[in-house]
Amino acid sequence: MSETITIALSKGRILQEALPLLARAGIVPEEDPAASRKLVFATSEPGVGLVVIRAADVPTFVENGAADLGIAGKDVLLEYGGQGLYEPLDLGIARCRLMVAGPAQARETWRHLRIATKYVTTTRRYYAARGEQVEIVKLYGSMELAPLVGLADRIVDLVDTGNTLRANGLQPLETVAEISSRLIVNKAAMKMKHQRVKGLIERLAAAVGCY
Ligand code: PRT
Ligand code: MG
Repeated sequence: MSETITIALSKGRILQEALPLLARAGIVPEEDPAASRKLVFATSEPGVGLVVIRAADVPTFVENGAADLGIAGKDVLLEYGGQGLYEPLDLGIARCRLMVAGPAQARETWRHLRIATKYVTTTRRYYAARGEQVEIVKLYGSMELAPLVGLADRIVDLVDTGNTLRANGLQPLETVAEISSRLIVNKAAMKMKHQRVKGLIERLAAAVGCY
């Protein structure tokens, strides 16, 4: 079969936890992506390649067919939205929670709560569903700083051990969503390369099962 398949994933913790999973499914990159500056990798599986990109770019690559499959955090997928992707498999890796957090001693305020986050869409949806009016401050990182400097009352960010929150005098308040990484699939690829894609989904599903 000359059909090729490209799998998109991101460096960092997703790559770290995805590589053993891919290996159990028989897909091993020709060299270690974590130690390379290359962005494209051939694998042990003929016709299957990896591209290593920014986490938030994975859904864009897959929806537009630049990659057939992808591995992305549910946080990224919630924020990306859109109906343009299949999400057939919870890989159970890179687990954490998307949470509301704030100072241990919350200040009273008459105005709407101000929330700092990079998850603007998800945060807006969360508070809208609760009928709470909030003001959202979009940041690209270091959300934990915002309450300390008076930029926001609370933050919405990923929490794993809670160490980052504690180190900045914040505590977890509410869970917005349980997060793990998902396998996503381009809709056209699911049709046009059905046998190949289905085979890969099944092998990854088996690899997750024996985790
Ligand atoms: O780094 P870059 O800007 O390229 O992208 P990124 O920051 O989105 O990538 P990366 O590798 O940091 O995270 C990729 C994905 O890993 C996220 O989209 C999540 O789905 C998943 N993940 C799982 C996490 C965490 N756990 C996590 N703890 N991503 C980030 N964190 C951060 C969190 O933002 C906070 O700063 O770790 C800190 C909290 O950790 P604790 O243990 O101190 O609570
Ligand atoms: Mg990061």
